[in-house]
Amino acid sequence: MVEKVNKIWMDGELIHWDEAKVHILTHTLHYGMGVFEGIRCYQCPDGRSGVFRLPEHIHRLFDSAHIAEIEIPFAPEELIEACKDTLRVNGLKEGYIRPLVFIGDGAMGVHPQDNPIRVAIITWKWGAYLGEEALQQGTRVKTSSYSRHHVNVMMTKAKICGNYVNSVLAKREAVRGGYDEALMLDTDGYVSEATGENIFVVKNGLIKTPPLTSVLAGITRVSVMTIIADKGMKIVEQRFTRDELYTADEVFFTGTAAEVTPVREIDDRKIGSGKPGPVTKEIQSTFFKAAHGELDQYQDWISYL
Ligand code: PPE
Repeated sequence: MVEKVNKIWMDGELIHWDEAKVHILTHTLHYGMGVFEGIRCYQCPDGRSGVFRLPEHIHRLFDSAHIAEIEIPFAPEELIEACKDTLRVNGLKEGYIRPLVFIGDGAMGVHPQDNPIRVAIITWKWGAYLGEEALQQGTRVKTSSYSRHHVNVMMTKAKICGNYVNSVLAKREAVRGGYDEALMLDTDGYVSEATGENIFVVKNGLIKTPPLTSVLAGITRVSVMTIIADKGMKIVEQRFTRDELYTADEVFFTGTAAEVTPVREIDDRKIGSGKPGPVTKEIQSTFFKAAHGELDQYQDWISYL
């Protein structure tokens, strides 16, 4: 359960957590047409709090809204400040930030024209997405019976609320089967991503991640690709099949919530040694240092409060 904090930013104002309510005719609640973001703020060793790639997340929110033809009634700079204000007012040194843009109440039906576009920013404490043990030991994954969206069925580059019905179905199925996470294939059968994470595979020193077809353009994904390239390791964006994962040396997930999580098993097959491998560990460690503002090289990724 989400631990309640004091305030939520809604439509330009900081209001009390308990007052952040909407009408039952809120359009997005019925049809899923809304866009959102997920951002993390970390407390740095010097005591300051830094938000990881905040402008990039807010710009992706505006890109999602543009794809969905939703006009956000605020400027990106206003939402960037609002994210910081919401953390500050709640005294959160570390936490997760969830900006949500939704269509308010008014008309019903799939062609709402004059309904208000509303924006909320919620902050809360969120620990390891797949559990602390998964970060250390790796997670267990099952290929889903659900495919990732076909690129002409849903706009997969947009973080649209309704897109996540697919994730909820897949995750539920995986957890019910005793696994931690679902691996999703695209409609051609190639590896796409997990329900809320991008995927990377390591074999003989070469690192691969699926290209940006049906997958979300993850901000952690691009950050990790930069880290890999800066270390002089080889990274390519290439389609691959699930059996390539089975025989990989290492597999890991990336995401704001999931950070860098090693995968130790897929479809009941051990990956590599069955423990997080050296490449994953090195990337994970560098990612965490960068996110905590500990590396000069990646200072421009951090927006301090
Ligand atoms: N793919 C999907 C489908 C996805 O939802 C996320 C983020 C990613 C990839 C990674 O993107 P990025 O966070 O920019 O590196 N998933 C968000 C929502 C998780 C949730 O359960 O809610 C997140 O990690 O914040």
